[in-house]
Amino acid sequence: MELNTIIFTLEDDIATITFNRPNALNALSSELLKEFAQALDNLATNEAVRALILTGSGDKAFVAGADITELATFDALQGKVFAKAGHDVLGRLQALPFPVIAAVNGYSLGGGTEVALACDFIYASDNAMFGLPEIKLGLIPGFGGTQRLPRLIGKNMAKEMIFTGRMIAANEAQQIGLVNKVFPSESLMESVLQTAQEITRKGRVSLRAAKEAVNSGMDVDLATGCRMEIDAFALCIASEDAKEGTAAFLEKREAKFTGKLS
Ligand code: CO8
Repeated sequence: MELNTIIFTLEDDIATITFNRPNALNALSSELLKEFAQALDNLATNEAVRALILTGSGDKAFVAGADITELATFDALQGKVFAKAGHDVLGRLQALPFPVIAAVNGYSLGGGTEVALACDFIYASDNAMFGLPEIKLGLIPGFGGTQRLPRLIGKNMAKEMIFTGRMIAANEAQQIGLVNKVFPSESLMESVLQTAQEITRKGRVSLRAAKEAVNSGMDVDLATGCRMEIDAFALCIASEDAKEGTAAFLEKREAKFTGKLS
């Protein structure tokens, strides 16, 4: 598949998708959303992939939001189709059966922050700026920002960001729990890669179960979430990875996980 707006790479078992419209600060156009959706579909069934990193082309932006030149032409129906396409692709991103890290390397605005919010966690460069500025365009976030942001940083913090449309710097984003860690620009990708490698050395079955337990558990009451965890734990303990992990501990050696689902 020819890609015009994203770059896909796979090194060992870690995939990277780079949003690549540098002249528009990597803004999300309809074409980009289509290519991103297709890439995620391919990844979801690619057994060779154990983690995904998302980042932006250049050193100025991760993604500066949805493409405003396109937005400006939309009527209500086109707006709904575009918002739905964004929700679909971010739903697929969130549901990938392996960890996804956002490496936010500059402006992360509107749809850009919404993409990052659908990842498992965010690392940022020290020049990153986060915001949901849609209110300044007479809009509201349309790719999940009103839903995922309050779940991550709390209702009132999220409302302040959404109502003012203000940008916050990486350090403040870290203080409020939007970003896990901040790095100098030049070492961001290396640090993200190191964490991705640390994660991919763990068992595939347990990583998958942990991600699903956390994600599904956030949408239900505590008792239901705890029941989900019990079932997921039982599946893990029956796996070859768990037999290997516990045996390796007892034999005082490194575990060699195979990721087999039995
Ligand atoms: N869309 C299209 N083009 C963009 C965008 C964008 N979101 N952001 C930047 N660009 C373009 C600029 O127009 C400019 O193009 P050109 O060189 O041809 O004039 C180029 O990128 C460089 O940008 P600037 O010259 O503006 O660079 P600055 O360093 O001066 O400013 C900013 C950088 C602060 C990031 C500034 O570009 C900016 O404010 N961008 C817009 C940010 C924004 O408002 N984002 C939210 C968009 S709305 C959204 O994301 C909604 C998501 C849900 C949609 C639901 C659909 C219905």
